[in-house]
Amino acid sequence: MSPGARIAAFVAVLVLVFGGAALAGGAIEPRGADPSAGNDDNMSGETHAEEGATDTAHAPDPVRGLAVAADDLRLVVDEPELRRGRSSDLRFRIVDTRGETLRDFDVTHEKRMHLILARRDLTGFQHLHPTQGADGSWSAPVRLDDAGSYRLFADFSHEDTPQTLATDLRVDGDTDLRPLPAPRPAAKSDGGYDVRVSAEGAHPGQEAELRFTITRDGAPVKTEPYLGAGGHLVALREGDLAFLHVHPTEQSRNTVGFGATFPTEGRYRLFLQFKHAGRVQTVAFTQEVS
Ligand SMILES: [Cu+2]
Repeated sequence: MSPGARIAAFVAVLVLVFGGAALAGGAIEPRGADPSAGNDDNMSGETHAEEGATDTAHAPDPVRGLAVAADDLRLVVDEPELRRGRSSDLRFRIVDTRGETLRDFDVTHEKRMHLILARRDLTGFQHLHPTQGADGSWSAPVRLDDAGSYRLFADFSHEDTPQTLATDLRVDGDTDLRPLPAPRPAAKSDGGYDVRVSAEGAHPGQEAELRFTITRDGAPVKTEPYLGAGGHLVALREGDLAFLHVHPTEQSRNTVGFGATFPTEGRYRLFLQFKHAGRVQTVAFTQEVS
């Protein structure tokens, strides 16, 4: 390397180091400067309704589920490769920095662990409640009928801190990936209920009000309590499957409402689940945010 090239390379390294430090400083500084800001990540979904109403400047992080580890906790799946079309015991655990399996979880939405599965093309949604073994690990019988790469979300709360950690599962075989369906205001649940969605304020960074109106054969359907609310909603972003913070807001007649903050423009898939006549229904919508 010539002396000139050497100096250029050295300068480039300096730029990288200091540029990176400046970026990191910029990202970290606001938190250090405002002690209350650091608590935002710790704000549980349950307290959001009360605290968020009086302190809208410090809303909880609307995006979760992009990391396999956060806040000294890590999601570990025993066997991330599944056989297609076979029911098998999916076992996973949450471990701390010493590798110890966590045993204590808070109850949120009536359960201590919520397991969400979705293929990368946002098909194959499943919402399961695994059982905990004496060693703290979680397991659930899982069957995936289509090959591909799946996202596994472990949604839980530990020491009053809500967490959504995620990792990938694989099902080997020919994969028939499907494009995301175009946005439509109406869809049918897997059990034949008609659901209409209305989204008010679905703009980046704002809290949108999502309302779902449910009918069956034209007659209004009032949902039964499911996981402590009139319904349960999971919202995932197309592209990276970011898992949005969503909370129930209202239930009136045959309508259930949720507050959700879409962090960016783009398309999202909404998975609504509700209970009626003792059965859980699932229905999905594409939501465009611009
Ligand atoms: Cu759940």
